[in-house]
Amino acid sequence: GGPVKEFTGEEVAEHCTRDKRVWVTYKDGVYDVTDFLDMHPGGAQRLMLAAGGALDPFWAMYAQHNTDEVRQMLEGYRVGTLVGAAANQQVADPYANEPKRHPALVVRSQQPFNAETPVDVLGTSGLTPNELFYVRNHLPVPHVEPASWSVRVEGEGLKRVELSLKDLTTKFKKHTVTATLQCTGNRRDQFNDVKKVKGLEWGIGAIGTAEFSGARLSDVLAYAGLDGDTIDEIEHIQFEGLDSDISGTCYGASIPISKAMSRHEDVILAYEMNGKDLPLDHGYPVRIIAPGITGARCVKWLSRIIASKEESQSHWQQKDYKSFSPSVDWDNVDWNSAPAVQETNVQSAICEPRPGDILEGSTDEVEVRGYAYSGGGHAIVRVDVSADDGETWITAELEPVYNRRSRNWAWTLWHTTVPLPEAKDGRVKLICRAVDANYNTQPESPAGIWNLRGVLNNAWHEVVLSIE
Ligand code: MTE
Ligand code: MO
Repeated sequence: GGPVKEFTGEEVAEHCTRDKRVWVTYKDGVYDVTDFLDMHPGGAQRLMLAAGGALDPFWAMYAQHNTDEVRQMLEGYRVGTLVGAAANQQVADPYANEPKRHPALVVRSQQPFNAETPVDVLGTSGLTPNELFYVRNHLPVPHVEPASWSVRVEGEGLKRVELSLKDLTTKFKKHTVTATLQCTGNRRDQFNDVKKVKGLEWGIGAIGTAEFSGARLSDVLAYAGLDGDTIDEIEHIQFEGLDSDISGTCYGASIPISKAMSRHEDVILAYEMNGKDLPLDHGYPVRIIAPGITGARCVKWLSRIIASKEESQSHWQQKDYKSFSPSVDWDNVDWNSAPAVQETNVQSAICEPRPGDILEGSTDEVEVRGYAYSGGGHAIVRVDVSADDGETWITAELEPVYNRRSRNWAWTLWHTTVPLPEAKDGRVKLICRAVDANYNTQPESPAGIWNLRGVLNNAWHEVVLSIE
């Protein structure tokens, strides 16, 4: 090739619109990605965030880019070499604060870290051990100094207060609640059989239950002066986390004021999980636990609480964790047309036996166990299991982990023995479905509840066994 063209950071920075061509740099390479913009899998807008500057910090945060394939493709757009000060800039590793993790976690993505609880633990432990509790991180784990950590409470009708960890543990009564957390995407993998969805391929393990302790949110809000007289102006309590993306935007979510204010709703600023300090992956030092509400609203690494007329405007409240008709797809979705998921639907799954398990031909019955859970504090009142495609059902024995009248925040484990019908083609299919206290139950198939983001899958859970 000809002589290598050299560009300074200032020259690259001029190429920041489609009109002037869009240039980006990676290490010492300069690339004209104008023609790639509309092919970027995350959308042109995302790539435009780096226009006229370096891709390096973005790739450091979103590790899916750092493959031979993507790097080679980028080389195809090379226009020259970066020189001067910009070429020597080091990118700080945003993942420098990640904790050590238990090797038995079922990893779905490394950076950011996402992993399921192993299934054999799910079906047998009422409380999920901290180190095996599923992890759902959208961003790198933030660095937090517990001694200087504080949460700021503010908003309409409140006096602004700043509470340290010591304040939380000494000024407020410690309240313990046993609660199930479930990711809105739990069991998303089954939707892909209907039609591909965007999101992590969660199996049945994006759920777990722990005993959380902390200060009641209602006590903290009262301390900041929120009372019955000011409450009319406030509809939502917003939360912000310390984890943030490259633009400095932090994770955020909100819950309705009615959930936040009532003592009976048990929302807490949790600093303990199963009697130990909250682990780093689960929001150390303090996170929100809003029992009965989907995991996404239980903000980790809590930094701010804001009383407001408005919902959280965060991406995760407004443009994610919502469900739509199966006819809505990425080209015609109107995110404002659907409410943010709060309480979740009734759910259950078979944890034992496992798909593909082999039974001897002479076996005439099988032990089945699993979990069932419903959002909003609704108890599980029945779990049915079928081995003949739903023609007949056996009612399982329930093992509720924690029961209080009208406040069933935790899952119910269940087990039963199922007589096996004759195997068809050497296979037997087990199905389970749960019924909650409102007599809501699970739909038979995922097709009718398919949604582009793959949330809230609660179709009958199936496990197919082989018979030899
Ligand atoms: N809070 C912050 N700050 N950052 C996050 O990425 N993920 C949310 C929620 N709170 C998240 C967060 C989602 S989607 C879920 S399902 C739960 O945390 C997961 O909690 P866990 O990792 O403790 O299981
Ligand atoms: Mo989630």
